[in-house]
Amino acid sequence: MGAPVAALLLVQLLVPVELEMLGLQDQGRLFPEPCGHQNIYPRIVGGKDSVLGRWPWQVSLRFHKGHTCGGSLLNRRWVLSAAHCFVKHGGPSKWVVQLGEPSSRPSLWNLWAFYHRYKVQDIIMYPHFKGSSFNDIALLRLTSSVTYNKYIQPICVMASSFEFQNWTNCWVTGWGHIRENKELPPPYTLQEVQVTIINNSRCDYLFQQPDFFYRIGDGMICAGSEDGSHDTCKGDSGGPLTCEKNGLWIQIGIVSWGVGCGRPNRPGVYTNVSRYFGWIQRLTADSTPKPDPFPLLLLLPLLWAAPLVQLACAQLSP
Ligand code: 4AZ
Repeated sequence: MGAPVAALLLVQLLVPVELEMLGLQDQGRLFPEPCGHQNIYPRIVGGKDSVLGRWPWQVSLRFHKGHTCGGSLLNRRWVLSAAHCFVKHGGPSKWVVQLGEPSSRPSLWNLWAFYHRYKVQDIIMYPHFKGSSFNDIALLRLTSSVTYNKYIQPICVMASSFEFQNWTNCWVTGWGHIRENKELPPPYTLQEVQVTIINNSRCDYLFQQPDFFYRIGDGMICAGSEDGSHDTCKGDSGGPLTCEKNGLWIQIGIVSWGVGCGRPNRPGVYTNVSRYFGWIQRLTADSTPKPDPFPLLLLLPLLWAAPLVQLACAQLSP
């Protein structure tokens, strides 16, 4: 093989690798990527250990190396969570996203867990989030593209969740407390609990029993059980409330707030994801990361040199 051909082959080989590394080929769009597929069929309060792969979109958001909030994977670049998780906790460089791992505190020898951690490039809180429980939604843009496998898959979101009112095949997942003031014990396995969606007027009514003055806003959705036996708790915030529809899993809520955990007449309150569908779609469509110019700059001399090498070799050949 002649030197010019070899030089050109080298360039052809290296450029796609570099572009792939920079994520320029993978737009990682929310739609029409496949989402919501549960590949594995089988405390949160009243929950049980989940099986690895049952909730492949579940994310552990880690601040200073420890689990702080839940989240969900929307596509290769974007994670959905609750805005209140980021109020006191610095910039994106302080956060790491852990995927496809059942434990919130994997051992130091668990290379799988460390291999499936991703850095955060941007934290985008909903513009009208005022630090209270309204508009409690945030998007995290990752610095690199997530590799999907059996245990790492994105969840679907929909423009309307009206049909899910009073739906019972809905689940919440997280590594939060298993009762008020009771942490999840070792080995810190992801918990799952089945909940019923409680419509807003019923939820409003429940919260007033016997007296509580807080309106459940349009951007919120309630879920749990009226007796308090199925609920989320501290540390579950940001995690997904998902419902199954015709074999596909749809995220309809984000764990947001509550009055204690597992109390009667105080169901968990979630951000109503469908209310923010347009915002999510707009942001996640722009999923190209800011490319790091350094590797591309290294390639430029190579690109520039290839024709010169070709020319020199043509002149040298008899
Ligand atoms: C929390 O502090 C929290 N019972 C999350 C959910 C609920 C209560 C508190 C709902 O993150």
